[in-house]
Amino acid sequence: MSVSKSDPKTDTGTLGRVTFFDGRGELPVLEITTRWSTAEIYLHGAHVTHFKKRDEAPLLFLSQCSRFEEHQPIRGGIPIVFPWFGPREGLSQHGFARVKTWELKEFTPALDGSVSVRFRLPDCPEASAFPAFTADYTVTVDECLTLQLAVSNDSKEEFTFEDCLHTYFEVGDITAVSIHGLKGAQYLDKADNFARKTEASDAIRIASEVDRTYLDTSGAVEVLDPRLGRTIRIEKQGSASTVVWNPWIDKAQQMPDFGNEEFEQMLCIESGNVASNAIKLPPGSKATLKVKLSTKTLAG
Ligand code: TA6
Repeated sequence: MSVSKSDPKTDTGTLGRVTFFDGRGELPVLEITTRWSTAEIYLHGAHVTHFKKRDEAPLLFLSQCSRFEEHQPIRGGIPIVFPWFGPREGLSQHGFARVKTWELKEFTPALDGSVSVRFRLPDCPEASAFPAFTADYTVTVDECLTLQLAVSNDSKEEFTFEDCLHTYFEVGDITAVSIHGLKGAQYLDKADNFARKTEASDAIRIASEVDRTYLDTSGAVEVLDPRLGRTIRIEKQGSASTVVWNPWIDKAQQMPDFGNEEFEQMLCIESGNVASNAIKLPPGSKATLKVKLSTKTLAG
């Protein structure tokens, strides 16, 4: 495997480029440059912290207050939530995948100009509580950002798990965005003691804390952002759940790794399989969660 050390900004060829260096907190990071976009992925959590198309605002929100430390999740970007979502008694929230240093298995600058990078979750003591499994994460960077989390059950028993790509999007003004594609879906409202509700709106607006798990939702979701002049489109396969989260004022103040006002510029639309959509994977089977993120400029 060869890794370029040259300056990607001087690259004028059509092949994408991967540069490897020590990032924040001296954690190793990959910088990917293609003719359409740039991206950054930390080995810590196989965490995509940045994706930006040329001449466009960054797609992903990253907190100014994020920690970049081993054993601590990064606040923003795309944390990988696996093998459980939310709290679990005596264990840390959202599983251990987001705080492990993933192994870089391969990277492929393809002839079409895209770059794909594959990571594998290393064996770790926490994994021994589960049937033997392999978790691979492939990130493809081109005009879009495509993420694939593939989990194989290598054991002789069923493997039940939750997964979620807890994606933080950057928005111009949270009160101005609308979320489309969830009308009619049932959701668990965590901000209202997990009450089960039905989504009535095809243009969901955020004006207070929102923390909802939409069940049985496999269709695309779009975020219209008039301030940044773009629509974000989230397409997915192998995902039955969609989580929508904004902490709003009080929760923002309670999070040590999140700025008090940062809730105004972020919105999580998370794709995965959680709660009653948890995956029950038979022995020898593989489940792949695939999410494609793209943007288009709003007319006018
Ligand atoms: O996905 C929404 C959520 O589960 C919220 O309840 C919220 O607390 C958030 O994730 C962030 O969790 P974290 O463990 O990263 O602070």
